[in-house]
Amino acid sequence: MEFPAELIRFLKKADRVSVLTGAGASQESGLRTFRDAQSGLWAQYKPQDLASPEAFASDPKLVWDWYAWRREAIKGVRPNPGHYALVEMENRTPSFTLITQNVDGLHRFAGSRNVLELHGNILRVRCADCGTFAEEWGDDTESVPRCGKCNGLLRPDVVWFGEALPRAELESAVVAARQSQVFFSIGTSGVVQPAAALAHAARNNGSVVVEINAEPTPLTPKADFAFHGKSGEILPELVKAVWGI
Ligand code: BV8
Ligand code: ZN
Repeated sequence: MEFPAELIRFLKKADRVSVLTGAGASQESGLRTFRDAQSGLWAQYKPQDLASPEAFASDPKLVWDWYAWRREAIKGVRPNPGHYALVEMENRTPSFTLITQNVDGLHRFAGSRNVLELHGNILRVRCADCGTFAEEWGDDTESVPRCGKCNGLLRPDVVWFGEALPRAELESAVVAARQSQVFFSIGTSGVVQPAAALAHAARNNGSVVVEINAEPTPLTPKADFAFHGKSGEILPELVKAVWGI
């Protein structure tokens, strides 16, 4: 793949680079994106209808089982070349921030260090009432496991629709987007707020905006560079073109 000399020059001399990733960055690891149809018994549900406090309140077992199924799916997957290319980019950029909407933990698993998980992490489980994290829980298939401290229901430590994002991570992400000289939007449809606003915050502060996504998104017309294809293929080629690795 050919990359514009201007982009290569920007990246070679950039001190501050920020990246936002979405489910597309994990797709080549074998994880479905949020917009993909669910498989098997989950086919009849839309993720938005399960990833919410209302869904958990009305049927905690259904929501708990959906996340248990997703946790199992994640145990079987590994980072893809796109995750590793982002580690290489971080190693060669003085100030690098990886902001992710993904809850699969694959960026850290690949070796990324400065990672902001805007939507939490599905492998962490906490009490819905007192917030205590649970390291292990009963595997009783009849009911949702309960907190060892207050007997509240356990839930995944992710941000559901309608829930506020973790303040510290969001504030750091906004600062990183605004201060970046180059801002990447990778594998995200740019629909979910407030994550989708980060690219515009970067652009409004003069960042060069680069989109890498399988298909055009609402950001595409506003990006300085847009590459449509698989991030697991494009990112390693971009890192090679800039740093020769
Ligand atoms: C909040 C964790 C307020 C859970 C997730 C109306 C208008 C605007 C906004 C709203 C609205 N109504 C409600 C809202 C707010 C809402 C929102 O944005 N809704 C959307 C649907 C319109 N946002 C919220 O509710 C947020 N909270 O606003 O709170 C508040 C404030 C204070 C106090 C109280 C409340 C919370 C949002 C977080 C929700 N949680 N995940 C879980 O995972 O179960 S979001 C979920 O969607 C995932 O995190 C996912 O990452 C994210 C976004 O989706 P994408 O990552 O973009 O994935 P998607 O499938 O969409 O796209 C993948 C892209 O990759 C595609 O374009 C595809 O082409 C591409 N692709 C595929 N394969 C590849 C690829 N690209 C490259 N290579 C490939 N191989
Ligand atoms: Zn508790």
